[in-house]
Amino acid sequence: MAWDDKETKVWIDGKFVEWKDANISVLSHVVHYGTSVFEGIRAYSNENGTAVYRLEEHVQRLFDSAKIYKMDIPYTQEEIAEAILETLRVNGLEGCYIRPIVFRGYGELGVNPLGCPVNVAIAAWEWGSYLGEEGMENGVDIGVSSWRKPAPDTFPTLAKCGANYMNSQLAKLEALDNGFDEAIMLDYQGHVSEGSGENIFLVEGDKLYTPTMASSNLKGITRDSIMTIARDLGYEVIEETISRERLYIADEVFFTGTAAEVTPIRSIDHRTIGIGKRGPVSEKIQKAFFDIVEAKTEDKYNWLSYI
Ligand code: PPE
Repeated sequence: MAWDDKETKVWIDGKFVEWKDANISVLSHVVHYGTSVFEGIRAYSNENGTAVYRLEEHVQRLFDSAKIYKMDIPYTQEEIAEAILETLRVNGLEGCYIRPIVFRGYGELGVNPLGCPVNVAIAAWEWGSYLGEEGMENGVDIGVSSWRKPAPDTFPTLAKCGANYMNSQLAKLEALDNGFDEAIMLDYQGHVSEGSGENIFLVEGDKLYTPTMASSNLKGITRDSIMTIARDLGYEVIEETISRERLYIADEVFFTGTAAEVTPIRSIDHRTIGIGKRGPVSEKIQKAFFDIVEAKTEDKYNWLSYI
């Protein structure tokens, strides 16, 4: 994201400002203590126009995250949803990634956040495949991180909070240092949790498995979409506690996320998974997902909000 080649406008507290002017004070609460909650949303362009994917669910999760941290968003959910659509219209954006963020701004410093206002910003930009275009077809190489997800009584993972991503960054940095594309993290008990920015699914025969929400993971909206799509395709989908070694012997493993969409995994900790590239079930599910967002099939779950 180069700083000076952006011609798009950013929505801040109800007004559009130029990208280069979308700034805050270095003394804002968020800069010192990570006081933010945010969303990652994608919009897709297809023959019917440009549509935001699962807008209502993302806005709901933003408000849920803010509620956990007692940040009162000074807008309604409808106003934020409309501001997101307006950001795409104003900027003439088609397929893109949208980042609404709620943060504690400039006021009184100190851990107590209550003396700082709750600000809201919405930015959007083009963002291709999260783990590389090639990975979408051939799969990516991942490693289990030595950094674990926080225990449930430390950082609440149902809140998509900026500070949680310091933990994700440790895992991501370690993975890159070890030559992997991405990390998988275990929860505080050593069970499989999720990637640094994705949920995870295993394919065993004609069944799909994904960790329950008790494994310190984010309640992914793509995770929900994929469970729905897979069940519709006739697969049984089971949420359960998953041990690390099941990753190695699964037939297929894939990541899901807004940025990652459906990304197949071809190796974990230097062990080849299944056939060593995108497996047939991953491919079928990936195709069903893209068929919906590309309007090649009916949007039967009403997941698309056209701008
Ligand atoms: N787990 C984590 C930790 C996570 O950050 C994401 C999204 C998911 C699971 C998948 O959730 P969902 O997008 O609702 O299906 N990660 C966002 C941020 C990635 C980033 O690098 O920033 C995203 O995909 O937008």
